[in-house]
Amino acid sequence: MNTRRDFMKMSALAGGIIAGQSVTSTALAGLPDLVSQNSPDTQDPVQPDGPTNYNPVVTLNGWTLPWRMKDGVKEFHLVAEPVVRELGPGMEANLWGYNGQSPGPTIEVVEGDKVRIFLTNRLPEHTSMHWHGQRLPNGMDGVAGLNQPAVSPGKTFVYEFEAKRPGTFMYHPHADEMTQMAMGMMGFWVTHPKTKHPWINEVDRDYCILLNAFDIVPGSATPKIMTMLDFNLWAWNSRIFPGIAPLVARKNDRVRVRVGNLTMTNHPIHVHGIEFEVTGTDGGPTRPESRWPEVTTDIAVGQMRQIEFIANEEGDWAMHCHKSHHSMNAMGHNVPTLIGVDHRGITERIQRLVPDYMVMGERGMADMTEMSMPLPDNTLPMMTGEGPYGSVEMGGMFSMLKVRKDIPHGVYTDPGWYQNPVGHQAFEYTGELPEISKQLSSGDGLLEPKTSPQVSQFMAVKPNYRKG
Ligand SMILES: [Cu+2]
Repeated sequence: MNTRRDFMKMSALAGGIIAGQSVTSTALAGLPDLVSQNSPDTQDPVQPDGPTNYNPVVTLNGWTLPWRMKDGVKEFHLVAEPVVRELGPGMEANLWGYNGQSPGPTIEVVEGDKVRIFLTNRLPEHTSMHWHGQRLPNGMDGVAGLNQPAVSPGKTFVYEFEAKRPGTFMYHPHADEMTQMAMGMMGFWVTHPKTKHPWINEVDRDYCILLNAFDIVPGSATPKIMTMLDFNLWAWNSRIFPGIAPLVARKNDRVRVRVGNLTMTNHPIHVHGIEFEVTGTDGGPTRPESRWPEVTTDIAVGQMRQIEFIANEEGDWAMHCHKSHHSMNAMGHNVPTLIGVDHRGITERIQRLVPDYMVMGERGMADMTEMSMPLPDNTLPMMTGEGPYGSVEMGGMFSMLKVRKDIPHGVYTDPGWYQNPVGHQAFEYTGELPEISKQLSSGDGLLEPKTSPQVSQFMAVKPNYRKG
């Protein structure tokens, strides 16, 4: 059997993939070819090519790593290396990743598969690979120093194990983990059941989203690696809205979304328009009698969750992290609240000294989307994304579930904006208005408080203060 031909067949199926250095790597004692991907667009799924049929997963703004079969073992080649990732239109980041991208490609196998992964290190420091959630021999678990020596720059290590249980998994380094994960080193792993599993549904669409976060100062391109909590870019698969592809479904499709969290905080993932059930966790499929309907599920650090629903309502439904700061792009947190502060007069005087000076926030922050505030190069506005009716005023961990009745099976391209049927959309009331609404709609009196503030007096006293 010509393994190289099989391998190239899989490469072609993955679409848009560039094979690099194929001659040299093939010469290296049976190392699989390096397959790289430099596009941030969602790539077509890789169809199964073995005895077990399954509906392959789609990684939003990502891709699935082709493999080659060698003596009954599925072989993959991951290369840890610096990459440039477009986080969204107009913003690129200097990250570390695998095979040209952060996150790395999704690895997709079948329960019982014998798997061999070659990990080549092209980073300036050592690394290792941990197969988060897998049942495997202890020496394959990838904790540098504990289970194996770290993989030095230029070296290749081999991991071999059987994909023992079906489910959703992740991979990430377990060597200088803080740096390497802050730089974007992570990926998804899906193991499909070998035979019909009583707790695992067959689905029409199966999406993968890896939650990750970066702290990149506006105008720069390399993440700050020492940040613990105050990240400014909240991403799905290293993409931020409006750069995140929509999840597309045909009406009445059963949809599964697999979400893994490799950030340093929890994310309540919320889907509009439908109810879902959590059908799987880190430990595998949940028992059907343990499931209940939800519209938001919280995903803690290091966890994976599979949610499932029937996409039985047409439309463009928002899907996002419900921490409102996580559905925004780079923002400073040391900004005072200016709601109700009247700047008229002061602004003009300051502009005589600083011509570009602007005031925002006195009517809330939505002005951000309308003012053409000059931004540093290589960043995205805090609130952005044009919808069919104006700015969506979102960023970060935000996308859409787009349900249409006429999308063919296996098609994942964005169908465009939903056309609401007549009579099924909120509309402006044009009848008689009460006095207060007239004032607001003409813009007068917007900043005056409608009630007088209560004035209180306090005396501040220092600790241990004694009179006299
Ligand atoms: Cu979040």
